[in-house]
This record gives sequence, structure tokens and C-alpha cells, in this order.
Amino acid sequence: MIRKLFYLILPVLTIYPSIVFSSEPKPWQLNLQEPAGIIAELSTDLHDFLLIVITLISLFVLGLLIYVCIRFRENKNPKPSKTSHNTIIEILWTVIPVIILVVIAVPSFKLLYIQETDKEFDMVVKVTGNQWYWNYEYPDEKLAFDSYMIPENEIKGDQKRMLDVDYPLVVPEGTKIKFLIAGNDVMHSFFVPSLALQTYSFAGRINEIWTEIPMGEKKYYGQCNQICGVNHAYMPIVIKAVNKSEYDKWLKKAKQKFASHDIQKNKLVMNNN
Ligand SMILES: [Cu+2]
Repeated sequence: MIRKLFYLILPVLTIYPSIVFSSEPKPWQLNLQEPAGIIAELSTDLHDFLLIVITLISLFVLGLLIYVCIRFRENKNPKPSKTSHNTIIEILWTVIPVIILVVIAVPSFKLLYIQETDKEFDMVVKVTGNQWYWNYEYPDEKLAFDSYMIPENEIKGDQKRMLDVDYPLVVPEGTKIKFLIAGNDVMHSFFVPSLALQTYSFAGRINEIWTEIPMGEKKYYGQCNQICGVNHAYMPIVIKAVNKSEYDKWLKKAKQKFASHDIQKNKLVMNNN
């Protein structure tokens, strides 16, 4: 009995940590990833609301089509009407969609406003897209490093194929971060679904986006989602949230490890463009 119970719980025990401590796409996933932070939560709410609106409209149109097909079929309606105008219906099919759009606009503009207007951040991270890796820069810490995908034949332990990287973007939990997204060559896109981050990375231009990393140690997985060349599929993004003391420890080590990285390199490239 206990043995049976153990085998029943075993898959849950092995899958559980990856559910709790990371946000990544799951096999056969249908809906959005679990939202993290206020922007992602509001985006998910808007998505769920729109899904209801779209479903109701689609069902209504489908119902009308079925009704028309049956009610006005040739053998039931041999002499078709020659009506070409109906003022009441024309007013209705103009006014009702306008009302629906206004109802959709309210939560949509609210979300846009929050995304664009918040100006208080705990830290700034500059992200630069390259063919085919990301460069992360902490301007306040004078720290920058490259982040490459771990090749399939070098994956160890619970590392995820095509998602884990050698040096993730480490951030402290419970932090509001402003991301400056730049590019060095072709167009890339910085996309982390669970944090609702998605912004183009262009050369010679800086895009801004912010997110709030919630409390809790967790890995947030993302990918470049702008087709950018042969290795487009091999430049994943890992944002690793750790607690404050862990972050300070990491920062100290990283400053030594990446001391040789020339933080000016990206700036020069940006200026030349
Ligand atoms: Cu890319």
C-alpha cells in the first residue's frame, strides 16, 4: 500500500520543483504561462476577458449563420426578398461594435498606462541582442557579461534543453526593474512570457520596458522571438530571481569573473550607429 502510494506521488515530487521554481513552456500547454508580477497579471486578465468577448461574438455570428442557412434555404424560401436597407439593423451593427470596442479599450488603456508611466525603479538592466546571444549590463554596478545557451550535449542535471544558459540574468527577488533593450546587429526581441516582457531589440535605438520580479526564488525562461538568423532558436533568456544576500554574493563574484569584459564595447557600437 505504502509502496503504491509512493509510486503515485513520485511523479508529482519530481515535477513539482520545476513547476514551483521556474516559469517555462510546458508540453501540451494550452493557456498562457502562470503570470508573475503586476504587468503579467493585468495582461493575463485582459487576455481572459478578451477571450470571453471573442467567444461570445463568434458564437453569435455562428448562430446567425446557422439560422440564415436553415430559415432562408431555397426550398423553404423560393422567392427571396429584394430588401437592401434596414435602418434599425444598420444603426445596431454600427453602434453595438462601437460599444464593444469602448468596453475593451478601458482595461486595455489602463494596462498601457501602467506599462508606460511608472518611473520608479529599483534597478536598471541593459539588454543587448547579438547574433546569437544576449549581453546583460548592470550600468550601476559597472558589470556586463554575455549569456549563451547550453548546447544539448552539455546539459547537466535539471537544466532544460534549448532554454538554460551559461550565465543567467541574476536579479534580486521583489524588485522593480527597468530594462533598456538595445541591439548590436539584426533585429531580435527580448521575450519572457511569464513576466509579460516583449520588446524589440534594434541596433542604434533603445527601447524601454519594465517589470516587477515577484518575491520568491525562481527562474523565468524566455527566448528571442524575432526571427534573426540561423541560430535564432538558440538564444534563450533566463532571468534568475534570488534573495537579496544571495544577489550581493553573486554580484561580488560576477564583478571579479567578468572584470575583463569591456563594458564600453556595446556603448561604442551604440554611439557609432
Ligand atoms: Cu534573436
